[in-house]
Amino acid sequence: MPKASLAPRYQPVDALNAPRYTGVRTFARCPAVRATEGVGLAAVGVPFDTGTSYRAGARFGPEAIRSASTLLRPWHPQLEVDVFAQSVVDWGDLAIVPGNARRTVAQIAEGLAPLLDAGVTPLVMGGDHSILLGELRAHAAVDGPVGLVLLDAHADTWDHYYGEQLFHGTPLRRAVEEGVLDPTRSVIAGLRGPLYDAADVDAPREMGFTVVEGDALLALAPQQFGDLVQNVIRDGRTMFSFDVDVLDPAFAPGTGTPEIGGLTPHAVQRYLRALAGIDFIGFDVVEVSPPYDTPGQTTALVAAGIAHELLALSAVARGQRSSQPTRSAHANP
Ligand SMILES: [Mn+2]
Repeated sequence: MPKASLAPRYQPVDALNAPRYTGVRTFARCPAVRATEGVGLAAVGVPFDTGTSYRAGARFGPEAIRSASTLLRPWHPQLEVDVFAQSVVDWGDLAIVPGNARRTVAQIAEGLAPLLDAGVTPLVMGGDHSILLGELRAHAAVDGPVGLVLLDAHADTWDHYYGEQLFHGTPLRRAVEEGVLDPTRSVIAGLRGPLYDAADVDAPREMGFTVVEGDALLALAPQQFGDLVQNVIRDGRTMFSFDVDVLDPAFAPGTGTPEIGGLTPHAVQRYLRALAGIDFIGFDVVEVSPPYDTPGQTTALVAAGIAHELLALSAVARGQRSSQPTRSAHANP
């Protein structure tokens, strides 16, 4: 494994020198920075939760993920990569307007633009899932509609709630309508739970998405999932979105719309590691609702661990980009 010749400009505080519970809370104890020079990846909070149809509380998600992420260590043993070697900062929170999803998604698109213009990979901490529309707008503004890999208990392709178009169950439909998301280059995996109607199962497929329901996902070996994703997204620009409700509520009870019968964190980790080699343009972890979490902050802990896996995917892709600039191909370790 080639060693980076230059030390990253921004790194976390060394936990062997200063205990993890000391200092001002930032994502993974990385520096709080609002400049893009020398930054590879920025963790960005979006504390918006009034797109929820049931439990609110995800406005406190970024804060909870930051606190739980103080445990993260640099080395990812399975992918053999230092997740912070890409120079990671905490950008802080984007401006939002509680109660106004329409203005908020516009603010998210605007707020992410300077990062994307500078080639910084955003890792967004939600926030409810309506914020994804703002992220997809920002990515599409760079170079047209993007693909998406989504792990979620719900397809989020419903049309409206209470006559409102922007809710946490609708961002994928809105994104397709707006032309910022290409469903034919997108995978939605992990769906389960009761639905409003039999047609709910078919709707995302009719829109062009590749859908892997929860049972079908669990029947796939990680490598099979990785191959499936690679075949759908091909070589185009693709974002990754993680809704913690894809996990079983035993592991992630603090979320907006829990569904029983979900994945274990370990199963998710293995599926994510099978995506190593894909150069995602951005990531998010959404729907962490701390008011419903356990006293041990289980959901926030799992969300921080998933964020570590996403950092690792980004680090692997960046390493390949610098050492093999012409190749973006799938290369599972
Ligand atoms: Mn969702």
